[in-house]
Amino acid sequence: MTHTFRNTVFAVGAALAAAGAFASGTHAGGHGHDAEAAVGKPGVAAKVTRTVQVDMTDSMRFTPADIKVRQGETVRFVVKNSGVLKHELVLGTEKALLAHYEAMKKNPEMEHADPNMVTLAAGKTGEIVWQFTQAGKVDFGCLQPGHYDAGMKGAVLVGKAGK
Ligand SMILES: [Cu+2]
Repeated sequence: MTHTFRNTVFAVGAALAAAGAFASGTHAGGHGHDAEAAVGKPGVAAKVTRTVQVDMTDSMRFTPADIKVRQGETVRFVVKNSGVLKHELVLGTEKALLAHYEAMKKNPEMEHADPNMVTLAAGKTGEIVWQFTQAGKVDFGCLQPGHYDAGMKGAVLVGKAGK
């Protein structure tokens, strides 16, 4: 058990380190095509061009679950937890979400907070301000244990700039 726990801590530490690296905007390596760059970066509130309201419920759904934005846009997600359970909205690649979800299952009490996510108690509303820098699909999900498996996920489709 100790071994498993240590692995979990390691995985979570690595995830947080990666998040920290892209939160800073200029990360040391400067390689431009990693997963973090593909999903975008934390946005600046003054540059918000679109506000999207997202509702989360105990039926394990986001409404809406499909969101369309344009490349370059800075979006303010106003996220409401209409349920009784704790829920969260985490933006990322599907791979990153799954890795984080597995870590959360092993350690449900794990506290996590990064610019790409908002975790909300029942009845609360919170925000994510995020800039979508590349065209394509950015996934999102609720990583509370059991929720992602139950279908609590969605996607932001980012259209090419100027189209
Ligand atoms: Cu949830």
